[in-house]
Amino acid sequence: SEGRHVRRTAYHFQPAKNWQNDPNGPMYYNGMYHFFYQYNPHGALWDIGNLSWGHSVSGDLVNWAALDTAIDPTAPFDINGCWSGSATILRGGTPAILYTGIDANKEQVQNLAFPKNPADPLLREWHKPSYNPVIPLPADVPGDKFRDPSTAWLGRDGLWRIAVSAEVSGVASTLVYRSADFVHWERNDAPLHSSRAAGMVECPDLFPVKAHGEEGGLDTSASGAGVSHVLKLSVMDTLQDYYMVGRYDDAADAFVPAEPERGDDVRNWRRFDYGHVYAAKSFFDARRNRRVLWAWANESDSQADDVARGWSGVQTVPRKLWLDKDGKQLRQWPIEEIETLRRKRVGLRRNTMLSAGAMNEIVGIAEAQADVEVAFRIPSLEEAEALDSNWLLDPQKLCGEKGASVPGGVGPFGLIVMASGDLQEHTAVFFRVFRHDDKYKVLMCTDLTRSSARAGVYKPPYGGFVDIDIEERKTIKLRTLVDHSVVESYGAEGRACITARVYPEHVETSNSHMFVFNNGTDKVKVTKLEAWELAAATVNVGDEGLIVS
Ligand code: DQQ
Repeated sequence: SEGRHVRRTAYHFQPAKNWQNDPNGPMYYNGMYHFFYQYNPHGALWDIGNLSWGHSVSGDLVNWAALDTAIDPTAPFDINGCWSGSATILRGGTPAILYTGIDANKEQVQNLAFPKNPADPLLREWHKPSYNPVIPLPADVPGDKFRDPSTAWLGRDGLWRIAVSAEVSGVASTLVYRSADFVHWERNDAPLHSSRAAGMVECPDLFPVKAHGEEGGLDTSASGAGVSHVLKLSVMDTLQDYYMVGRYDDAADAFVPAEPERGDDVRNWRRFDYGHVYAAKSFFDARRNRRVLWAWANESDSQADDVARGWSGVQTVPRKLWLDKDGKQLRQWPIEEIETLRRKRVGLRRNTMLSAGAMNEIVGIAEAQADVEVAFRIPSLEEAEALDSNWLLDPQKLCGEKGASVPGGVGPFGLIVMASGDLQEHTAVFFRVFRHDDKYKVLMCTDLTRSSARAGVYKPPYGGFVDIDIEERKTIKLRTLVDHSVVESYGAEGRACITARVYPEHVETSNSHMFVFNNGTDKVKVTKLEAWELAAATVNVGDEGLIVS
């Protein structure tokens, strides 16, 4: 039949078909949101030489119209692939794109592209000047390790800066280049960051955030009092994104970390998402005065499945991003426009007490496209399990050892989603509170063990510690977005996120069920629960997605 594929998402960004990976060059320009992405126009798999920049536009970051590819491998400086990069709004107000080209020698170089017609509201066509590359491969960098220019920011000296990933003499480095005219670039002697330990890093992003826990965003060039910076890097070795908050000094082009005890090895920095996302990129949304983050969530089934479906890869929902009052951790929340998709709403009786073994079904909405917000109150921490210090370093493994079906003291409690009628298939998102040295540690996990009955699906444990004082708060919230093959969760008001891909089999023939549950001996109270069925957004299916407002 012509129906939609059961794995296809209804409101996460996907091209109509084929492969997508990294978010590229997101920007707000002239009343319109633009989103570009790594795209293989010829098939459902990543193909080293065949990457183009897919391009979609939106009035609301929810509904998208697909345009033709913006940048394709056609010139000597990118003939073997147009890889990741970023957009910058220049001083005159027009945008520019910097991206990595794989040139005729199969070497990575940095190229510039401009809109052919800046007055075209859709910026359909992009021009690649023949003077490219603007940054050739440096002599001390291998040809396959020089890529992913960031959005540029202006220093107080009036010069533009960008960050570019490179391996320099075997050391993973985030290089800074400076330019007066955006065309001629000069490399700083000192990198912004380097690490011998982490292997190649990719997709650097350096951006300012308000220092005092305010949610409003800042233009990428903002600096001065009340401004902190975030350095985000993607580590090839673990295929994870990490970040560090710090102070960026534009005179020295240096980044001073707020948590130096985490060291240079990026793998010990904080994470945006403990699940299956990579290559995140943020932009400043001048329309709504916020910083918005995008990230790629790859498939977790087989390449044969991708080919059979004809597509692979989704983006997380765009997330508003800001710095917590603690000055160290970022908070993330789905952009509020997602709520325009909320339709039928159901709840649970206020103050429902969940005793050990409780499973209360949330009935009345079609569960495959849902948005659930739940608040749990923990009346007593008495029974919290003791936590050995060794576990502090490996929360993911701890989630694996103590999954949702392993009874505990305080928790596991949380949500069960995408469950078959017989519960043989289900995905659990939960919290578990431990006692450690007279303090309490909250673990958040997504347990995929039973998410699909199928063989050959990648189902690792996902999780991290939630950086809150549960003894003082006594309440912890969870919001989970379910979208067919995506379970995207936000714990403790955006302090910990876990995005997972799921492939339940039962959806081929029956509906899914959703529950709140408690599998700990201590009671947990649901003080609030609201669940909405979400309408499908118009994503890349034609021009109807275009809402210009
Ligand atoms: N993906 C791009 C590269 C980048 C990597 C190629 C990260 O530019 O380093 O598709 O996923």
